[in-house]
Order: sequence, then structure tokens, then C-alpha cells
Amino acid sequence: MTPLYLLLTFKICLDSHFIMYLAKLKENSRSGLPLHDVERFIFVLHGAVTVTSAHGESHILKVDSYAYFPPNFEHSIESDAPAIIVVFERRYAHLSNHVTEPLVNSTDKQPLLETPGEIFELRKLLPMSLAYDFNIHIMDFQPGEFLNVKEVHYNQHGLLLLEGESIYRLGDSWYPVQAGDVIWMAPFVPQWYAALGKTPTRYLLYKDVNRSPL
Ligand code: UGY
Ligand code: MN
Repeated sequence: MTPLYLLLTFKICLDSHFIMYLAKLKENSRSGLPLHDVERFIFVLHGAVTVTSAHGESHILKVDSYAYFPPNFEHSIESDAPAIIVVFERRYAHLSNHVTEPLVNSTDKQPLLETPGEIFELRKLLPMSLAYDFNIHIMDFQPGEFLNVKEVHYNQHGLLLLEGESIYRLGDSWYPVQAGDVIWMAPFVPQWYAALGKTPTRYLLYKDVNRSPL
């Protein structure tokens, strides 16, 4: 079998506690495992992959489907045809008496969440319980919509624009962005987004949660 072909589009920045990369799977690919104590989240962007646990449980994930693998959870990601996934990995921040569970699901099965003071549509792909030290948000904006709050927070972000084109403001710089673009936002970077294109936009966003940043 051809080993999983990894294309690093985003690499560890000095202060980043997670990695985010695109994995381009050739036909008949099979993944390796993350490092010890490292959890992994994958989201399918193109094609389909099969995820299998050490117990033999298997799921086929198509575009917009995703899987979470707890630290030290044996699994494989396989594909018999070309596929592209985005992968997030981080060293799990343990919390006594809390453990994460493996899961597979798809974006369209996640409920829309309240966003007081904001108008974008928000879905979270992972449970919000304390065990999880990050979450992945899917955020949808109609043309002309924007973040009401110019945010500044300790959390880090890894963003992948999935659909549309628009403008991202980071600090005092303005960046035109289009589907496929990736942004790393360091802690405390002032951030603001406006969907200024003619079509709806959607982005996927990593955010660390439930742990002290100190
Ligand atoms: O939840 C967030 O921090 C999110 N609203 N940030 C962002 O979209 N840049
Ligand atoms: Mn934010």
C-alpha cells in the first residue's frame, strides 16, 4: 500500500499548541498513528475515507463527515481512491476523571446553536463537555453578514475557508480570502470577518476550550 501522502499546508508555529494539515490520500492509502498522547480530528474535504478502530469497527466518511480519535486510540484511515482530509492533532491536556470518546459524525447532523448578538450560523462538531480540550466550529455567513464583535481572546484558531470569498481582519491588516485558504490566529490577535463576496461563505475553525491557558 502507498503510505498516506501528507501535504503540509500549515505547520507548527512557535506558539501553536496544535498542528493542522491537509492530507492528500492517493488510491490505496493507509494512515499511521499520531504520537503518544496526541488526539486527532479529521474532516473530509474531497472523496471518501474509511476509518477503522482496533476493535474492527468501520465507518465510511464522505465529504463534510468527520471523526475524532482520543489519544492513544488505535485506528486507521484508509482510502481506495484519491481523497483529501484536513487533520488537527494536539497533545491532549488531561483532566482527572474525564475522558474523551471516539466519534464519527457529519456536519449536517449537528444542530444550529444560539449565537447571542451575532447572526452567523454556528455548529460545533465535538461535544461541549469538559473532557474535550478543543472544538471545531462550522460557521456560515450569508453575503453581507459579518462578526458583530471584533474578538480578542486567549484561544488559538486554525481556520480553513470551505466556501466562498471574503475579507479577514487580523490586528490592523486586512486579508482577502477564498475557499481553500488557511489562517492561524495566535492568542489575543484581534479578529474580525465580513462575508463581502456575492455567495454564502462557510469556514471551519479550531478553537481550544475548557482548559486554563496558563
Ligand atoms: O468562537 C470564536 O472565537 C469565533 N467566533 N472566532 C472567529 O470566528 N474568528
Ligand atoms: Mn475567535
